[in-house]
Amino acid sequence: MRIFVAGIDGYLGWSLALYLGARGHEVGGADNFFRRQWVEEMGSWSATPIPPMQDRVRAFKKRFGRELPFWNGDLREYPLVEQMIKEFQPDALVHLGECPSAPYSMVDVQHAVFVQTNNIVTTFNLLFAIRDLRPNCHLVKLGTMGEYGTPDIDIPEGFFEIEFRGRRDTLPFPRQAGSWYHWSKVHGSNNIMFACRNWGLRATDVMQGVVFGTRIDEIGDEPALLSRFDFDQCFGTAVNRYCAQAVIGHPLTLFGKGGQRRGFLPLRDSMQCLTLALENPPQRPGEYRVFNQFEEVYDLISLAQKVQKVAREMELKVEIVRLENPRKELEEHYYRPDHKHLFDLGYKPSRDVEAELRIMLGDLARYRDRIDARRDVLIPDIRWNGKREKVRWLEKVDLEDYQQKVGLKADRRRN
Ligand code: USQ
Repeated sequence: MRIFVAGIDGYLGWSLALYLGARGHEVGGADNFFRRQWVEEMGSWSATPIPPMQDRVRAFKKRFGRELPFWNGDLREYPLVEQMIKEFQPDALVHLGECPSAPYSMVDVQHAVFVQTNNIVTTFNLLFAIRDLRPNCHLVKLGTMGEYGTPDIDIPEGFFEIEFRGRRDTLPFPRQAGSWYHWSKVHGSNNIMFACRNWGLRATDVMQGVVFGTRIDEIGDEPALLSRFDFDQCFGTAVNRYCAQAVIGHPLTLFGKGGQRRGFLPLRDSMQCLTLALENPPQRPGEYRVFNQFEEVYDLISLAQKVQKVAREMELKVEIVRLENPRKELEEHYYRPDHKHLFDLGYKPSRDVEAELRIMLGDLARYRDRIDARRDVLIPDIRWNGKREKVRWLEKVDLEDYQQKVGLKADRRRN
């Protein structure tokens, strides 16, 4: 297939290019290097040193023996989007060209407006260009599990059947996002759903959980193929931050009670799932599918505990601290989302979180100095109430009696 990756220089985009390249697909992509700039704005950098795009493209060609057509530009510019689609003629387009950070969107009005306009306008431009230039092209759009929030009932995949005043219908499941970023994804989902219904486009909206990992096998030992890896408060996700903290002996930062539950998945599972969606496109014009994409639901304490255990086995001294939570979110709650569609397509979860953590800690140990040089970015100061002030350290956590101590009652039922 001819697959275009919008946002090909990012954490998911670059790995996806390699994963698809290894499977023999023709891959092209676009980026304007916003991610590199945002992380710099946070005073940070990727723990893994990533080379400029020209070097990445050259290394891709050397590995797979094929060109990687690349467009350097901003997807908010419609003429560029038209040009890319005319020239590349994709069978499928994966939209990863959005700002993925909840805290970044909560900084102030400028950041909120930037994240929402960037994410909504880029999606619009891709939808219109697909309609006019390549109407059979399958759009795979990266949404987020965070669109649903944490309701006190089970979460279906996109739609649910409801009975109201004696009548039944199948409707979109209510969205209760928890940041301006997560709301930008809700708005994108609504626009795509309408574009499919109105113009007969085909799309898969991927509600992805929190991704962790330093690598996929396709990277091998080639430094120019390395994935980026962020650990700052905006672009580092929870488990990635824990691992970066562990290798420099910084305590693992648990926000609030730590009973928050989310769907998590390793980077390699994310690649497998996106590829399953791409290789099994919607069959009929107008079809809009929603996939919940995660390996398993975990709470943040259990994950911190796993990182601590694996780190100790590797003779790294690791403690866990509870920090004041800079976010407004439930810290103990029911959480039971479905994730059946991808399993039906053949998703084989890696399941071994500890093995993945061992790989991550091993990889990151090589870049210990780079993480240590930016250790200031590990404690967050972006708060959901709009203030910018480092959070307070509450207490060191002894996990043996921790759950009892803070009185966590979270429902631990699994799917
Ligand atoms: N958290 C900590 N300690 C940390 C960092 C985070 O306790 O050092 C907590 C947060 O308070 C939150 C949870 O971990 O309860 C997840 O936070 P996160 O920063 O790992 O993830 P989140 O902000 O939810 O966003 C990430 C990606 C986003 C994606 C989303 C999927 O950045 O692009 O959409 O995960 S989901 O969480 O399922 O919505």
